[in-house]
Amino acid sequence: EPPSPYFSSARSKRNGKPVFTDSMDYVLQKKLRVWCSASDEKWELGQIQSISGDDVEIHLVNGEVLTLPPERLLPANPDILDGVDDLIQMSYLNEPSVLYNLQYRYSRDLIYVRTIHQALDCSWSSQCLFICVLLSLQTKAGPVLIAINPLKEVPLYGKDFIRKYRQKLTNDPHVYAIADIAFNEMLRDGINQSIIISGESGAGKTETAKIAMQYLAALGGANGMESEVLQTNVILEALGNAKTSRNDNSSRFGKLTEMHFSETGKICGAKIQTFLLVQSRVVRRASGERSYHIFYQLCSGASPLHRKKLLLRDANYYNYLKQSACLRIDGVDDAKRFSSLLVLDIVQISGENQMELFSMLAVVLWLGNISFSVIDNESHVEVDSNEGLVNAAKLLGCSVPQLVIALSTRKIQAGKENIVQRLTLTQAIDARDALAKSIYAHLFDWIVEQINDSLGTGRQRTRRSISILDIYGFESFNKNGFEQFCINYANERLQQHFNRHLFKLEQEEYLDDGIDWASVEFVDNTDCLSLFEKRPLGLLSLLDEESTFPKATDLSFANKLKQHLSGNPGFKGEQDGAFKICHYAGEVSYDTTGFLEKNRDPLHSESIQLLSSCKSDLPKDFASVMIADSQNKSTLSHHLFVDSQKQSVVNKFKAQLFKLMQQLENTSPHFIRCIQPNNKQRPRQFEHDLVLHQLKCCGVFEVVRISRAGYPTRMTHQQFAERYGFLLSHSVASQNPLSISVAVLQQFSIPPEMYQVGYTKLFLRTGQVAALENAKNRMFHGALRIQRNFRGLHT
Ligand code: AOV
Ligand code: MG
Repeated sequence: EPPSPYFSSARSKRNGKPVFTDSMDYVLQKKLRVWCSASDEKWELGQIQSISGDDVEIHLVNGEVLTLPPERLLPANPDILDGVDDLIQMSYLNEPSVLYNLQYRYSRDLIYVRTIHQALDCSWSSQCLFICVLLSLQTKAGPVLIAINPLKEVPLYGKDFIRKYRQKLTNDPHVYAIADIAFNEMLRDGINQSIIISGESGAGKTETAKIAMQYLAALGGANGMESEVLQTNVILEALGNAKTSRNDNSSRFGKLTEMHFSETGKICGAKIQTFLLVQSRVVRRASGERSYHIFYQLCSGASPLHRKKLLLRDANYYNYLKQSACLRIDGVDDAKRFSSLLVLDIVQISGENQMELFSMLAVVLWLGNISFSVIDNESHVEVDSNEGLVNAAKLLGCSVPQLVIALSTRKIQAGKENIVQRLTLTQAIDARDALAKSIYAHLFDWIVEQINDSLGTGRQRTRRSISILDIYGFESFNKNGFEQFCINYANERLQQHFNRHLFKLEQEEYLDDGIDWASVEFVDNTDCLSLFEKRPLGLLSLLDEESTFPKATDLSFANKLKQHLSGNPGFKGEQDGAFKICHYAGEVSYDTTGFLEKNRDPLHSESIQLLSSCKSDLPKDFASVMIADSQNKSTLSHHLFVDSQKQSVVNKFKAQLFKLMQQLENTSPHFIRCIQPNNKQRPRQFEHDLVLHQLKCCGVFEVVRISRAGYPTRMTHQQFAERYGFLLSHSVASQNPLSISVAVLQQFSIPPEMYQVGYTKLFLRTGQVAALENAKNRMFHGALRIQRNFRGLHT
């Protein structure tokens, strides 16, 4: 077996920095398998044939022969390690080796890989139970699961698989295994757990979240609550997911699903929290993309009775839908999907409420068909009296003139008098779109509230919950706007949480206990986060400040950023109001067009008044929520409906994210990193560069390094001495726990690189405790045998 370079190099330092080089000498000497790069782009597998001077002759797998200098080679793992399910087992952890491993597995539908060997061996005998509990409580980071999106059905799920994982009949990495660990830890330790799923857009987060929920639902199934929880996914995906250029079912909101369990592990309630739904998609988006699924489902699946009541037409009749020239998704039957929305019944949304939901959706669609005509040379408008206007008013439960006033005029206070002013064409279109977006966003929140009411029974604040986090993934398109800005900011926050738990906390513990530890470096994104959050000169603050100036424009905002942030290495001001941010997952260029408007999220007082005077219940509810929101924000102002009082969108979002992070910090985290194998949403295509980029961004190499160099098992000297002290064959001069512990380690010839002695604790590498436990068991059984024999002699 080749030497593992990590155990020895973990502590070697060069210029105070750790060195993690795979030693080539051994490989050259033994003429082993190597990765060769003749060009810079590609690595190929080969076997060393001969070496003369600086020339190494290699036979490639495809029969070709290459002669290269050693610098162009990297050691490859022996073929016995092909496709290992735990990256920590690999002898060499270079990029081509890891990629090869993932691809090897991926091509066999083995889409999951672990990156930390679990410290606990489940096959231990019951005598080890005590130590299992002890150890696991002290093991900080659990395994990190890598999930590569298969982009096709894979035979890895369902009842039989669930049973196998529940009964520990398999050790293959799986989402089920992660969920199982979380579930067990929750019941055993009484600590809330979280499963945090991250990855780029389209990498498989939402599917993975559902797979985890499916497992937990199967374990905790009791009274139908479990299927209710699962069905909420169908509803929220219909309302909150849409086709983008990267994912046909892209989540446009973030979601934390908290599942609560009873003492016996049965689901007793759930709660869903959502984060910033992308609203602009309702009225506008890039061509080739769609608005939210539910619109198309409703248009093609509603019954004739519904159609009549809702005055519905086909999707291509509505401006908001046909505007991006994409009405269908390949392989998706919207009408059929609509019928699956019958689950609205399961989560106890009444028929009446369902009808209200659908009619609000129809209102949004009809609003988009309202048009305006310019009536003077200052471009003031009047509303065209068309079908859109009439139908929207009818469904809202207001009069046509009321709607006309809301969409085409604005009251302005001049001295003591109110003057009514006509809007310009742009203003009127904005007012109409703002109303449509706002109705949709409130509808979404309302549905979430309904669902939570239905799931709430039996939900108490226990310490037995598992929260599953699924947000929109990091995005980088050709053109990126306010939405990507918010989405990528959220991903930075999440990345920070990951770093904190896997790198910072772990390494701090080593340093605190004074052990010799060369820190594993990781890409820290603290700088990027502070570029966003710093006050007063961070991206968010500057955006908020500019949003309060009535005269500000997107360009003046862009200039302001340039003026204040140009010295920041993570920021680059560009031409035409664009700017670049250097994210943990790559550089993204943002176009400031629309930033101010979207951040202000203006809904005029006229529109709020309109909603509150409607005959239907929902618009009235929405209006009261809006009024309450603006009152919460500012009690100083006497004018209820002044736009500037409203909390800005980024401000609200930031607060939501902080709250989320706080919640997650109170849980024991389990991480799943989803990987997108290609950019075409096609199965069986594994693009090396793309995968490598994601592995690097999300710190997979560092995770393996830290766990390999690290000491997953920790025990205080006291605990260790108590457990193993009696194994000592000779007495120790000093009876303090530290001396006993060291004597035990020496007696069992545990190699010095396999442990470290800290001030308070002993830190052990994987596998060492198992060796000691074996010795202990042997001794224990030996003693039993002697005892038995002894008793035998006397009876
Ligand atoms: P995302 O949640 O990470 O993107 P999804 O979970 O929506 O990505 O996955 C995208 C698509 O990949 C799904 O619609 C499935 O077709 C396929 N897929 C993902 N995981 C699996 C799996 N385990 N088995 C089979 N197919 C899968 V975004 O929400 O865009 O960030 O904002
Ligand atoms: Mg998603």
